[in-house]
Amino acid sequence: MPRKSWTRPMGRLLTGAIAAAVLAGCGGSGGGTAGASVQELMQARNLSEADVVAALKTYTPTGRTDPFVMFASGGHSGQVIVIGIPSMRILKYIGVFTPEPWQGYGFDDQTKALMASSSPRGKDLTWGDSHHPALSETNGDYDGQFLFINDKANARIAVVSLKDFVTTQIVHSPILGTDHGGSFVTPNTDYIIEGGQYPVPLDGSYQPITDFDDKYRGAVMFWKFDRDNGAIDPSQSFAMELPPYMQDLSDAGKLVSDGWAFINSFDTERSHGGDMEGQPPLESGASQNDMDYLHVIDWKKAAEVAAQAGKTRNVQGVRVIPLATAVQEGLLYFVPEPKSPHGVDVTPDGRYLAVSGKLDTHETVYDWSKIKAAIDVKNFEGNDPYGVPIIGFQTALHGQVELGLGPLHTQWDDQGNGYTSLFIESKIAKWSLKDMKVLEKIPVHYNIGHLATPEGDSEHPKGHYVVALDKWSIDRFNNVGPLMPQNMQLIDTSTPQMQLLYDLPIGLGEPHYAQIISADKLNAAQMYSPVGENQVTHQPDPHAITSEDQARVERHGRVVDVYMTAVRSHFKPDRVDVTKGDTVHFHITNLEQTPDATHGFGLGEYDVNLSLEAGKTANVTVVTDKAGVFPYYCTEFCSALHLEMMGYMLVKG
Ligand code: CUK
Ligand code: CUA
Repeated sequence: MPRKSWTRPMGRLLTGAIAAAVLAGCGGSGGGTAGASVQELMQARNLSEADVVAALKTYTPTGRTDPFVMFASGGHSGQVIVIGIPSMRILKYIGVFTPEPWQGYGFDDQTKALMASSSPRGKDLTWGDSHHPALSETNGDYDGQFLFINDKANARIAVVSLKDFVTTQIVHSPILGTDHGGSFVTPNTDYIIEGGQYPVPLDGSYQPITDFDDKYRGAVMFWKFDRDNGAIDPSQSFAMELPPYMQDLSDAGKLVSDGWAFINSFDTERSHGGDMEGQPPLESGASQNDMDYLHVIDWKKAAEVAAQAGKTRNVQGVRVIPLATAVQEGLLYFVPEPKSPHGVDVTPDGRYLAVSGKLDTHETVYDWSKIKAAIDVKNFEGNDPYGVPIIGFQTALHGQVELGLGPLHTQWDDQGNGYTSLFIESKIAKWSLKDMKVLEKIPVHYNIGHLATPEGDSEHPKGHYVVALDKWSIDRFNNVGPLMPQNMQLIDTSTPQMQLLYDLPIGLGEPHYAQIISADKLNAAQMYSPVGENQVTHQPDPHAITSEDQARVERHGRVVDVYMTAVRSHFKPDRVDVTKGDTVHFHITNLEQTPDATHGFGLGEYDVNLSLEAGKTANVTVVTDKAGVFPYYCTEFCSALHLEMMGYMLVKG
C-alpha cells in the first residue's frame, strides 16, 4: 500500500543540498529520469520521502569511490569483509583463516604453509572464528598499514598487509585454547592484545574439571609487533597468567591511560558445567554474582618484568608472567563491574572506560584517574581468591547511564557521544558522555551485536555514521532458507535524529566487530611491481622469472621445476611432460603490468587454483600420483582468447 508521504509536493520535506539534488533530477524538461518523474518513481516503488533521502545519501554513481572503508570480521567464515561506506558495496573478502580459492589463498605453497604454520598439533585447520579486526595505529589513530584479526576457536592472530589486502602471518598461542579479547592494538601498535576466553590448563595437559579452581587458568597474550618487518615477533611476545574467570573483550588505554590494558570478565563464579551431574547449566551458574571483574593491566611495566631474568615461566614456549608475580609486581588489578559484562571501550581522550553489562541495563563509566589514584595509594577493598587487589566499585566509578536491555558494545563519534548496541532491545542508544544522558534510541533489525563508527575507537573519531552489525535479519530480505543472512545497517548520525539508510545482507559467516577507516588513509598497490613479487613475503620470489625467454622446465631426478609465465593469452610452457611419481613445482609469474590483468591457474583433480595478479609470482607443488592427461587453464576471464589460455600436464605411466 502506498505510503502517504509520496503525495506531498517534492521538496517540501527535503532540505538543502538533498532537495536541490532531487529537484535537479526531476525538475522540468527531461531531467534525466528516463521518462518518469521522481514522484512517479516514488509512487511506483512505494517509497517515502525519507526513503528517497536515504537513497540520496548512499547511492554512489559508477566510478565514484567511498569516503570510508569498513573492515568487518567474517565470523566463522574465517575471512574479513571489506565494505565501502556509505554505498555499502562489498569490495573484497580477504581469506584469513579459511582457504579462499578465488584468491588462491591456501592453495599455493606459501599460503598453504602460512595456514599450516599456525595450526596446533600440526593439523591443518580450514576454518577460524574471526571476531575482532584491529587496524594498526600510530599515535592512537589508524594509519592504514596493517590489519589484525583473531580466531576465537584456535587462539590465533592474523596479520593482513594493507599494501595488497593479503594475509601474511598467522600466529597461534598454545597456552590459551580459545581467545576473545583480541585483537586490540596499543596506540603505536607496539603490542597486539589477545585475551583468552575459556580457562584451560595453560600447559596443555589434561586436568580433571574438579581441579578447575587450581589447575585451570585464564591468560592474556601481548604479541610484539615489528612494524619494519610487518610481522609479529613471537620471541619478543609474552603472556600474563590470569585467574580462571572467562576473560572477554579488551581495549588498550590511550593518552592519559596509555600503557594500560583493560579486559572484562564473566563467570567469576568459576561455574564449569556439569548439568548432567545435577549442577546448574553453565550459563546460569555463571550469572550468579552481581559483579564480575574488570582486569586492569599495566602492560608497559609487564613488558619490563617479562624481560627480567627469572620473572617468567616458559609454558609451551611462551614467556608467561605467573599470576603471583603479576600481583607482586603490581601489574594486575580488578574493578568490580556489573553483571556479566561484554564490551569495554576506552573513550577517545583515554579518560574514561565504558563497560556494557549484558545482564544490566546500564552503561557503567569508570574514571581512569580514579582507578589510577586508587592504584597509586593502594586503596583496595580486598583481594580476589587469587590475591588480585580489588579497587572499590564506587571508588572507580564516574557514573552510570540507564540505556536499556542488553548493552554490548560502545563506539564514539566526534561530538563526545557514545553509541551502544542493545542486543535484547534491538536498538542503538546514543548517549552523551558529558551529560551522562541518553539522547536517542533507534531500532535495528535485529539482535545487534557490535556496531562501528568511522575511526570510532581511535583518538579521533570521525562521526557521521554508525553501522549496526545485526545477528538476525528474519523478515528483512527475500527468503533464502533457514540459514538467514546477517544484516549490516548503515545509520546516519549527522542529522538531528538518527536515520536508518541502508540494509546490507551478509551471507557469509557472522560478522562480529568491524572498524571503519577514512579511505584516504589506504594506499594499496594496484599491481605487484616490479614483476616477480611473492604475496606472502612481499619480496621478489626466488623462483620469479621476468621474461618469457626465461620460461623453462628443469629436471632434477624425480623433481621437476616448471618456470612458467602467464600473459594474455598464454602460458609458457603450455606443455609439461612428466612421469608418474614426479614431484612438480610450478613457479608461475604473471608478467602483466596492467592493473586488473589477473590470470588464474587451475589444475583439476590436483586441487590447484592460483590467482596470479599482475606482477605476482606464485608457486604450487603437485605429486603426480596418477598417469593421464591433465589440462591446466586460466581461471580468470582475462582476454578474448582466455579460453585458449591453457596447457597440458602429460603424466606418463
Ligand atoms: S563479540 Cu560478537 S557480539 Cu565476539 Cu566482540 Cu560482542
Ligand atoms: Cu588468462 Cu584467462
